[in-house]
Amino acid sequence: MANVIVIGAQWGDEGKGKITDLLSKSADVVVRYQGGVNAGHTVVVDGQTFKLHLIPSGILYPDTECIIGSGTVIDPGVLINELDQLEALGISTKNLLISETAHVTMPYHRLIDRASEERRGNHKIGTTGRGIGPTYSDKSERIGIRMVDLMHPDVLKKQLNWTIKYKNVILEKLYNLEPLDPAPVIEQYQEYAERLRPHVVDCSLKIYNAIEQKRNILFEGAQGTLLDLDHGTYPYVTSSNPVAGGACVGTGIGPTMIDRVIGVAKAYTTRVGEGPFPTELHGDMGQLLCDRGAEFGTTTGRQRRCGWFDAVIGRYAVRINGMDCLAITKLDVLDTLAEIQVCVAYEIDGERCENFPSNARRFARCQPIYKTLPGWQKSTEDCRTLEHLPKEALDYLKFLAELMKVPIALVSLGASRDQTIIVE
Ligand code: 2SA
Ligand code: MG
Repeated sequence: MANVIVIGAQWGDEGKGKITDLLSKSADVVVRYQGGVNAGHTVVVDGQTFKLHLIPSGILYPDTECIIGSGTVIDPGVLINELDQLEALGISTKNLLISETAHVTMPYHRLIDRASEERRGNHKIGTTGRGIGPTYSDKSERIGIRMVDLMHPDVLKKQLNWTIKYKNVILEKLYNLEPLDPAPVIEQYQEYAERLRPHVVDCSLKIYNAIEQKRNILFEGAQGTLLDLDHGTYPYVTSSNPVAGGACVGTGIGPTMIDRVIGVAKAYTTRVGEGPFPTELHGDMGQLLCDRGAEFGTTTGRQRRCGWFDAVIGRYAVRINGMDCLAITKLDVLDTLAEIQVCVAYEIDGERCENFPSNARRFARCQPIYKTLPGWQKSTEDCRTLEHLPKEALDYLKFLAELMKVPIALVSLGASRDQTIIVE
């Protein structure tokens, strides 16, 4: 297993949760390196379903160390709620470590996220409203509050008094909102600090030591390649770097320490939030994919937009992430279809284009060029080897691998752990 990064090859929700859960079994350490409580995956323990946003699902294995790295942003109230849920189920959280240098989401971040979306009107991003963008903005502006600041009550008090005064100008003058009273915020975050204190450490050093000891590290990306702040469909992106390169920056380890990058893609495409989506299906077919794939956001419950597989963004994700192999999820969602389309290239202003255009305006004008493949119209849910798959399903997978020039290492055919084909 060695040191592996798992990333989303599309716009998030590719089923990374299931893949990381499978890989966590052989991992000693599972690390989150970006994003915050905008991410979400559902975990089922003893028939009880609950949602995790920040804590890696590796926490369900008693000996696995789980790390929330410096590139993440932490909403302590939500994190504590997750800790409480896990502990109520008898799951120990003593193996959770939180980076001292991760930034903290504050009440004003959530207020500004929502107010700024409203102000954008038709140009809104479609954020999750969890304060993610404003927390990262403060980090860039160098006025952010980090976990280490939270650990020092006097520092926190001084910083929050100053920052809330500044943010109140924005809240009142720009957004016509009530100003915040610093005192209750300071008190609440000091309480949060005491609860989280035992978990807060220098995570870069922890990871480095674990690598030296030849322990297996799994870096778990949240969201996906096309939502990357630098390499995604800007401005309709999140404010962090979900791509594989983000794992080094977001944890404080060097690129030579990474052994493998696994990409996860759905057998079709989804996107939640605004922004261009060339293969989006608006009619009955889109609805069918949404219904069969249960395509609703884990965090906000929003219905996801659905469309055909896009091999242009697939090839882009292979390149941007240096992907070694691919996991294809939700192939079973296509089981009932007579025909399946795959976008093999784009047409932009009358010209054929094989590569993802980094120019957002050009991307918005892309028209998909499709190749139509026959469906299999049989259930694949119980297939456990490639040989068990209907011929058309196998051909479909081979076609995707050929288009993206990357081997498929795993195929997922349902939510449960055993509904998986591991390709030898
Ligand atoms: P934000 O809140 O600033 O990160 O939003 C910016 C864009 O990033 C998208 N985004 C996501 N897209 C897919 N899945 C995400 N996680 C949740 C899930 C989303 C949910 O697991 O389903 O429940 O709605 C996620 N997080 C951020 C977002 O839609 C914006 O397009
Ligand atoms: Mg998700």
